[in-house]
Amino acid sequence: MSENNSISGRRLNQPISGNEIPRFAGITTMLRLPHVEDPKQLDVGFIGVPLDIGTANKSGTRYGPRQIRAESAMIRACNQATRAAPYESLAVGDLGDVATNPYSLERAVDGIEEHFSRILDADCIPLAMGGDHTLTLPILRAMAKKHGPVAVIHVDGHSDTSDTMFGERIAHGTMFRRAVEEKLVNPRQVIQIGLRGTGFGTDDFDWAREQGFWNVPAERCWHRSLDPLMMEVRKRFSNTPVYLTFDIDSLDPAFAPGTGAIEPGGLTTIQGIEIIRGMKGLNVVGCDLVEVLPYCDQAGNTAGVAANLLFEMLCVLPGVKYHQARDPSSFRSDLPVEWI
Ligand SMILES: [Mn+2]
Repeated sequence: MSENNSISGRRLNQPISGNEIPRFAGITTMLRLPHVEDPKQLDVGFIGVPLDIGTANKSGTRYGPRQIRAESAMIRACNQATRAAPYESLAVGDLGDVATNPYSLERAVDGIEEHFSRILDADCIPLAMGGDHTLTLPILRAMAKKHGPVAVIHVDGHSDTSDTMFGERIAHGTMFRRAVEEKLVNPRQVIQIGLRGTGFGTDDFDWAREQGFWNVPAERCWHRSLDPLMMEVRKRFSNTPVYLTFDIDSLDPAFAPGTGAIEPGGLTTIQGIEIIRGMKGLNVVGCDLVEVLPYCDQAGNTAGVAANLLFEMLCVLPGVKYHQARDPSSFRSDLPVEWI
Protein backbone atom coordinates (compact mmCIF):
# COMPACT_ATOMS: atom_id res chain seq x y z
CA MET A 1 0.00 0.00 0.00
CA SER A 2 1.53 3.33 -1.03
CA GLU A 3 1.46 6.33 1.25
CA ASN A 4 -1.10 7.90 -1.09
CA ASN A 5 -3.63 5.28 -0.06
CA SER A 6 -5.99 5.32 2.90
CA ILE A 7 -5.94 2.70 5.68
CA SER A 8 -8.46 0.72 3.62
CA GLY A 9 -6.24 0.87 0.52
CA ARG A 10 -8.37 3.44 -1.28
CA ARG A 11 -6.77 6.39 -3.05
CA LEU A 12 -6.51 9.50 -0.86
CA ASN A 13 -8.08 12.66 -2.27
CA GLN A 14 -7.04 16.19 -1.41
CA PRO A 15 -9.36 19.20 -1.54
CA ILE A 16 -8.33 21.88 -4.02
CA SER A 17 -6.30 24.46 -2.11
CA GLY A 18 -7.33 28.10 -2.13
CA ASN A 19 -3.77 28.85 -3.24
CA GLU A 20 -4.19 26.69 -6.34
CA ILE A 21 -7.58 27.78 -7.68
CA PRO A 22 -9.31 30.76 -5.99
CA ARG A 23 -12.10 29.75 -3.59
CA PHE A 24 -14.72 31.55 -5.70
CA ALA A 25 -13.70 29.63 -8.84
CA GLY A 26 -14.08 26.08 -10.04
CA ILE A 27 -16.96 23.61 -9.98
CA THR A 28 -18.71 23.56 -6.61
CA THR A 29 -18.27 20.33 -4.68
CA MET A 30 -18.38 19.73 -0.93
CA LEU A 31 -15.14 21.00 0.64
CA ARG A 32 -13.62 21.27 -2.89
CA LEU A 33 -13.18 17.49 -2.93
CA PRO A 34 -13.45 15.49 -6.14
CA HIS A 35 -16.89 14.39 -7.28
CA VAL A 36 -16.77 10.60 -7.16
CA GLU A 37 -19.51 8.38 -8.62
CA ASP A 38 -18.55 5.06 -7.05
CA PRO A 39 -18.75 4.78 -3.24
CA LYS A 40 -16.38 1.79 -3.39
CA GLN A 41 -13.58 4.33 -3.97
CA LEU A 42 -14.30 6.15 -0.73
CA ASP A 43 -14.06 5.59 3.03
CA VAL A 44 -16.32 8.61 3.55
CA GLY A 45 -18.72 10.25 1.11
CA PHE A 46 -20.72 13.46 1.31
CA ILE A 47 -24.19 13.07 -0.20
CA GLY A 48 -26.70 15.81 -0.89
CA VAL A 49 -30.34 14.97 -0.20
CA PRO A 50 -32.32 17.82 -1.80
CA LEU A 51 -35.70 17.29 -0.17
CA ASP A 52 -38.34 19.63 1.21
CA ILE A 53 -41.73 18.02 0.64
CA GLY A 54 -41.76 16.69 4.21
CA THR A 55 -41.71 20.27 5.54
CA ALA A 56 -44.57 21.65 7.68
CA ASN A 57 -44.06 25.34 7.01
CA LYS A 58 -41.42 27.14 4.94
CA SER A 59 -40.23 25.08 1.97
CA GLY A 60 -36.91 25.40 0.15
CA THR A 61 -34.50 23.05 1.94
CA ARG A 62 -34.17 21.27 -1.41
CA TYR A 63 -31.61 24.01 -2.12
CA GLY A 64 -29.71 23.30 1.13
CA PRO A 65 -27.08 20.88 -0.23
CA ARG A 66 -26.11 23.25 -3.05
CA GLN A 67 -25.74 26.17 -0.62
CA ILE A 68 -23.72 24.12 1.88
CA ARG A 69 -21.35 23.11 -0.93
CA ALA A 70 -20.98 26.75 -2.02
CA GLU A 71 -20.18 27.97 1.50
CA SER A 72 -17.84 25.02 2.15
CA ALA A 73 -15.35 26.52 -0.32
CA MET A 74 -13.82 28.50 2.55
CA ILE A 75 -12.91 25.42 4.61
CA ARG A 76 -9.26 24.34 4.65
CA ALA A 77 -7.81 20.84 4.95
CA CYS A 78 -6.86 20.61 8.64
CA ASN A 79 -8.53 21.14 11.99
CA GLN A 80 -6.23 23.46 13.91
CA ALA A 81 -7.95 23.05 17.28
CA THR A 82 -7.99 19.25 17.37
CA ARG A 83 -5.09 18.67 14.94
CA ALA A 84 -7.21 16.28 12.88
CA ALA A 85 -5.98 15.82 9.32
CA PRO A 86 -8.80 13.73 7.84
CA TYR A 87 -7.49 13.60 4.26
CA GLU A 88 -4.20 12.00 5.37
CA SER A 89 -5.82 8.71 6.36
CA LEU A 90 -9.31 8.55 4.81
CA ALA A 91 -10.44 8.58 1.18
CA VAL A 92 -13.09 11.31 1.12
CA GLY A 93 -15.16 12.63 -1.78
CA ASP A 94 -18.44 14.19 -2.85
CA LEU A 95 -20.86 11.50 -4.05
CA GLY A 96 -23.31 14.02 -5.51
CA ASP A 97 -27.03 14.10 -4.79
CA VAL A 98 -29.83 11.59 -4.36
CA ALA A 99 -32.35 11.94 -7.22
CA THR A 100 -35.21 12.72 -4.83
CA ASN A 101 -38.72 12.45 -6.28
CA PRO A 102 -40.10 16.01 -6.02
CA TYR A 103 -43.76 14.88 -6.32
CA SER A 104 -44.05 11.95 -3.90
CA LEU A 105 -42.62 11.96 -0.39
CA GLU A 106 -43.13 8.17 -0.07
CA ARG A 107 -41.16 7.52 -3.25
CA ALA A 108 -38.50 10.05 -2.28
CA VAL A 109 -38.10 8.26 1.06
CA ASP A 110 -37.83 4.85 -0.62
CA GLY A 111 -35.27 6.21 -3.08
CA ILE A 112 -33.15 7.68 -0.26
CA GLU A 113 -33.12 4.31 1.56
CA GLU A 114 -32.05 2.49 -1.59
CA HIS A 115 -29.35 5.08 -2.31
CA PHE A 116 -27.87 4.91 1.20
CA SER A 117 -28.06 1.10 1.25
CA ARG A 118 -25.82 1.07 -1.82
CA ILE A 119 -23.33 3.39 -0.12
CA LEU A 120 -23.29 1.33 3.08
CA ASP A 121 -22.84 -1.89 1.06
CA ALA A 122 -19.67 -0.31 -0.34
CA ASP A 123 -18.35 0.16 3.24
CA CYS A 124 -18.42 3.92 2.80
CA ILE A 125 -19.47 6.14 5.73
CA PRO A 126 -22.17 8.59 4.58
CA LEU A 127 -22.25 12.24 5.64
CA ALA A 128 -25.61 13.50 4.41
CA MET A 129 -26.52 17.12 3.69
CA GLY A 130 -30.19 18.08 3.74
CA GLY A 131 -32.75 18.64 2.90
CA ASP A 132 -35.62 18.43 5.37
CA HIS A 133 -35.31 16.14 8.37
CA THR A 134 -37.58 13.44 6.91
CA LEU A 135 -34.48 12.12 5.15
CA THR A 136 -33.14 10.67 8.42
CA LEU A 137 -35.85 7.98 8.53
CA PRO A 138 -34.79 6.21 5.29
CA ILE A 139 -31.12 6.57 6.29
CA LEU A 140 -31.87 4.90 9.65
CA ARG A 141 -33.70 2.13 7.76
CA ALA A 142 -30.57 1.57 5.66
CA MET A 143 -28.37 1.75 8.79
CA ALA A 144 -30.46 -0.85 10.63
CA LYS A 145 -30.15 -3.25 7.67
CA LYS A 146 -26.37 -2.93 7.82
CA HIS A 147 -25.66 -2.54 11.54
CA GLY A 148 -28.84 -3.52 13.39
CA PRO A 149 -30.38 -0.89 15.69
CA VAL A 150 -27.99 2.05 16.10
CA ALA A 151 -27.50 4.51 18.94
CA VAL A 152 -28.58 8.01 17.89
CA ILE A 153 -27.31 11.42 18.92
CA HIS A 154 -30.13 13.73 17.85
CA VAL A 155 -29.35 17.45 18.07
CA ASP A 156 -32.48 19.48 17.36
CA GLY A 157 -34.80 22.24 18.50
CA HIS A 158 -37.64 19.71 18.22
CA SER A 159 -38.21 16.11 19.26
CA ASP A 160 -39.58 14.99 15.86
CA THR A 161 -41.54 12.24 17.58
CA SER A 162 -45.08 13.27 16.60
CA ASP A 163 -47.36 10.40 15.62
CA THR A 164 -48.74 12.20 12.56
CA MET A 165 -48.61 15.64 10.97
CA PHE A 166 -51.72 16.79 9.15
CA GLY A 167 -52.72 13.13 9.32
CA GLU A 168 -49.53 11.86 7.63
CA ARG A 169 -47.22 9.32 9.25
CA ILE A 170 -44.17 10.35 7.21
CA ALA A 171 -43.13 14.00 7.67
CA HIS A 172 -40.24 15.99 9.08
CA GLY A 173 -41.63 15.82 12.60
CA THR A 174 -42.40 12.09 12.93
CA MET A 175 -39.18 10.23 12.07
CA PHE A 176 -38.07 9.19 15.52
CA ARG A 177 -41.47 7.75 16.46
CA ARG A 178 -41.35 5.66 13.26
CA ALA A 179 -37.76 4.68 14.06
CA VAL A 180 -38.86 3.32 17.46
CA GLU A 181 -41.89 1.49 16.00
CA GLU A 182 -39.73 -0.07 13.27
CA LYS A 183 -37.02 -0.97 15.83
CA LEU A 184 -34.37 0.95 13.87
CA VAL A 185 -33.07 2.33 17.17
CA ASN A 186 -32.79 1.14 20.73
CA PRO A 187 -34.79 3.87 22.52
CA ARG A 188 -32.50 3.62 25.55
CA GLN A 189 -29.64 4.64 23.28
CA VAL A 190 -31.15 7.80 21.85
CA ILE A 191 -30.12 11.18 23.21
CA GLN A 192 -31.92 14.34 22.09
CA ILE A 193 -30.08 17.60 22.78
CA GLY A 194 -31.42 21.15 22.43
CA LEU A 195 -35.19 20.59 22.48
CA ARG A 196 -37.30 23.65 23.26
CA GLY A 197 -40.08 25.89 22.06
CA THR A 198 -43.85 25.87 22.23
CA GLY A 199 -45.83 22.62 22.07
CA PHE A 200 -49.19 21.39 20.84
CA GLY A 201 -49.59 20.49 24.51
CA THR A 202 -47.29 20.79 27.50
CA ASP A 203 -46.33 17.12 27.26
CA ASP A 204 -45.10 16.82 23.64
CA PHE A 205 -41.68 15.54 24.70
CA ASP A 206 -43.01 13.00 27.21
CA TRP A 207 -43.67 10.20 24.68
CA ALA A 208 -39.97 10.11 23.82
CA ARG A 209 -39.03 10.11 27.51
CA GLU A 210 -41.46 7.26 28.15
CA GLN A 211 -39.70 5.19 25.46
CA GLY A 212 -36.42 5.70 27.29
CA PHE A 213 -34.96 8.53 25.19
CA TRP A 214 -32.47 10.68 27.08
CA ASN A 215 -33.96 14.10 26.56
CA VAL A 216 -31.72 17.13 27.24
CA PRO A 217 -33.80 20.31 26.81
CA ALA A 218 -32.05 23.47 25.61
CA GLU A 219 -32.63 25.04 29.02
CA ARG A 220 -30.35 22.40 30.61
CA CYS A 221 -27.63 23.52 28.18
CA TRP A 222 -27.91 27.24 28.82
CA HIS A 223 -24.77 29.01 30.09
CA ARG A 224 -22.61 25.91 30.18
CA SER A 225 -20.10 23.79 28.31
CA LEU A 226 -21.42 20.52 26.91
CA ASP A 227 -18.07 18.73 27.36
CA PRO A 228 -19.24 16.96 30.58
CA LEU A 229 -22.45 15.84 28.82
CA MET A 230 -20.44 14.34 25.97
CA MET A 231 -18.16 12.56 28.44
CA GLU A 232 -21.28 10.79 29.75
CA VAL A 233 -22.47 10.09 26.18
CA ARG A 234 -19.12 8.48 25.33
CA LYS A 235 -19.47 6.22 28.38
CA ARG A 236 -22.99 5.12 27.51
CA PHE A 237 -22.56 4.80 23.74
CA SER A 238 -19.21 2.98 23.63
CA ASN A 239 -19.18 -0.41 21.90
CA THR A 240 -22.15 0.35 19.66
CA PRO A 241 -22.62 1.91 16.21
CA VAL A 242 -23.58 5.56 16.63
CA TYR A 243 -25.46 7.78 14.17
CA LEU A 244 -25.49 11.59 14.50
CA THR A 245 -28.40 13.60 13.15
CA PHE A 246 -27.89 17.35 13.49
CA ASP A 247 -30.83 19.64 12.75
CA ILE A 248 -29.44 23.15 12.22
CA ASP A 249 -32.47 24.55 14.09
CA SER A 250 -30.91 23.16 17.28
CA LEU A 251 -28.73 26.28 17.14
CA ASP A 252 -30.18 29.59 18.26
CA PRO A 253 -31.59 31.65 15.37
CA ALA A 254 -28.91 34.25 16.18
CA PHE A 255 -26.38 31.77 14.83
CA ALA A 256 -28.47 29.91 12.26
CA PRO A 257 -31.39 31.99 11.01
CA GLY A 258 -31.58 30.14 7.70
CA THR A 259 -34.01 27.39 8.62
CA GLY A 260 -37.77 26.92 8.55
CA ALA A 261 -38.79 26.40 12.20
CA ILE A 262 -36.71 28.70 14.38
CA GLU A 263 -36.95 28.54 18.19
CA PRO A 264 -35.26 31.14 20.42
CA GLY A 265 -33.02 30.09 23.31
CA GLY A 266 -31.10 27.50 21.33
CA LEU A 267 -27.60 26.08 21.42
CA THR A 268 -24.61 28.20 20.55
CA THR A 269 -22.33 27.35 17.66
CA ILE A 270 -19.69 26.60 20.27
CA GLN A 271 -21.95 24.02 21.94
CA GLY A 272 -22.65 22.44 18.54
CA ILE A 273 -18.91 22.06 17.99
CA GLU A 274 -18.47 20.66 21.52
CA ILE A 275 -21.08 17.98 20.84
CA ILE A 276 -19.37 16.86 17.63
CA ARG A 277 -15.81 16.99 18.96
CA GLY A 278 -17.07 15.09 22.01
CA MET A 279 -17.97 12.16 19.75
CA LYS A 280 -14.32 11.36 19.05
CA GLY A 281 -13.64 7.75 19.97
CA LEU A 282 -17.20 6.55 19.30
CA ASN A 283 -17.94 4.11 16.48
CA VAL A 284 -19.63 6.73 14.29
CA VAL A 285 -21.25 5.00 11.29
CA GLY A 286 -22.87 8.03 9.65
CA CYS A 287 -24.07 11.59 10.16
CA ASP A 288 -26.46 14.07 8.67
CA LEU A 289 -26.91 17.84 8.82
CA VAL A 290 -30.42 18.91 7.91
CA GLU A 291 -32.89 21.79 7.46
CA VAL A 292 -30.66 24.47 5.92
CA LEU A 293 -33.01 26.86 4.12
CA PRO A 294 -31.05 29.21 1.83
CA TYR A 295 -33.75 31.81 1.15
CA CYS A 296 -33.87 32.64 4.88
CA ASP A 297 -30.06 32.68 5.03
CA GLN A 298 -29.29 36.12 3.66
CA ALA A 299 -25.59 36.20 4.56
CA GLY A 300 -24.90 32.51 3.98
CA ASN A 301 -23.96 32.12 7.67
CA THR A 302 -26.27 29.19 8.28
CA ALA A 303 -24.93 27.20 5.34
CA GLY A 304 -21.39 28.20 6.29
CA VAL A 305 -21.87 27.00 9.87
CA ALA A 306 -23.47 23.80 8.52
CA ALA A 307 -20.49 23.17 6.22
CA ASN A 308 -18.08 23.64 9.13
CA LEU A 309 -20.10 21.30 11.36
CA LEU A 310 -19.98 18.67 8.60
CA PHE A 311 -16.19 19.11 8.48
CA GLU A 312 -16.09 18.63 12.28
CA MET A 313 -18.12 15.41 11.80
CA LEU A 314 -15.56 14.19 9.26
CA CYS A 315 -12.81 14.90 11.80
CA VAL A 316 -14.23 12.56 14.47
CA LEU A 317 -14.82 9.52 12.26
CA PRO A 318 -12.98 6.31 13.12
CA GLY A 319 -9.57 6.15 11.45
CA VAL A 320 -8.92 9.89 11.18
CA LYS A 321 -5.27 10.78 11.67
CA TYR A 322 -4.54 13.27 14.45
CA HIS A 323 -1.25 15.09 14.66
CA GLN A 324 0.45 15.39 18.03
CA ALA A 325 -0.23 18.68 19.82
CA ARG A 326 2.87 20.75 20.54
CA ASP A 327 3.90 21.17 24.15
CA PRO A 328 2.81 24.77 24.96
CA SER A 329 6.04 25.34 26.87
CA SER A 330 7.92 24.79 23.60
CA PHE A 331 6.54 28.14 22.41
CA ARG A 332 7.21 30.32 25.47
CA SER A 333 7.53 28.88 28.91
CA ASP A 334 6.37 31.87 30.97
CA LEU A 335 2.84 32.16 29.45
CA PRO A 336 -0.16 30.90 31.45
CA VAL A 337 -0.94 27.45 29.98
CA GLU A 338 -4.74 27.80 30.20
CA TRP A 339 -4.68 30.73 27.76
CA ILE A 340 -2.49 29.27 25.02
MN1 LIG B 1 -35.70 18.13 13.19
